[in-house]
Amino acid sequence: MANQPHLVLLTGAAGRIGTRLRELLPAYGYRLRCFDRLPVPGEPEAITADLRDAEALAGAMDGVDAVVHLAGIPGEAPFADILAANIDGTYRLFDAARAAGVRRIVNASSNHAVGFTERPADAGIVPVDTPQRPDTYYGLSKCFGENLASLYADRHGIETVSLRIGSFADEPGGIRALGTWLSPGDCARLVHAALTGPVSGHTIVYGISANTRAWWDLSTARALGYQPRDDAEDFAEELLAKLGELPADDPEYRYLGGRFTR
Ligand code: 15L
Repeated sequence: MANQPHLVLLTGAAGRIGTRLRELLPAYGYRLRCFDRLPVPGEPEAITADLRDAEALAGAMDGVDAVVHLAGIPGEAPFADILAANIDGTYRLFDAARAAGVRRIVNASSNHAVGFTERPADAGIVPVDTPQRPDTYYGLSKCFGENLASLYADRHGIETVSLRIGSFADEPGGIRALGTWLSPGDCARLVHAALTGPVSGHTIVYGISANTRAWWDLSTARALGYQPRDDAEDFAEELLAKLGELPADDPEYRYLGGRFTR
């Protein structure tokens, strides 16, 4: 693909999603440069540093066409920690990318940016233009990342895509995940689409597999070229037999953010 970035900086490369993307993305033709606070084993190009190490970050951007930004605390934490890692860290990442002339940033947001949104009474699909409604400081930091991506698209002309990731795992881990699951293979397909698809300004997409009981609208993801292949329904019978249906007033069901709203 002519428009496909060659060298991609992957932040959070040692994390749960980063580890699987390191296995799966090279098959799409990318060369990955990994960045993480923790050592990233077995990677020829890996930088072990904090996002707030300006020199390391500037060096990491050298020659980079696009960034996939996964680094940060992946759940709720004290505000000071979220502020340092997710808010300040994300700002520094975006600004270093701007200074280096990076063309596109794929930003890992989360369903928790809209977590206090009530699920529709008919359990229908939630539209892609659902306004932000964070359920935690973590969700708030994801709202910040989305707004930063919007600002850097409008002010600096960087193509930005925020992925409101559902529940990333090898297999759906509970009843809620029957609607929110994102398989590793589909995650790689989504990131590839976000790196190569047509983007104008900032685009928000939901990140889930082709789940029969999907909670979110995938139209903006599909417009980028995302074609999910997996479906949590394959695990439904087994999960329902083990766990049973959740009562409708359980926060796991009532709000998009599930247990994060407790
Ligand atoms: C997330 O954003 C978290 O990082 C992950 O641990 C899960 O809790 C996921 O959301 C989810 O909502 O299932």
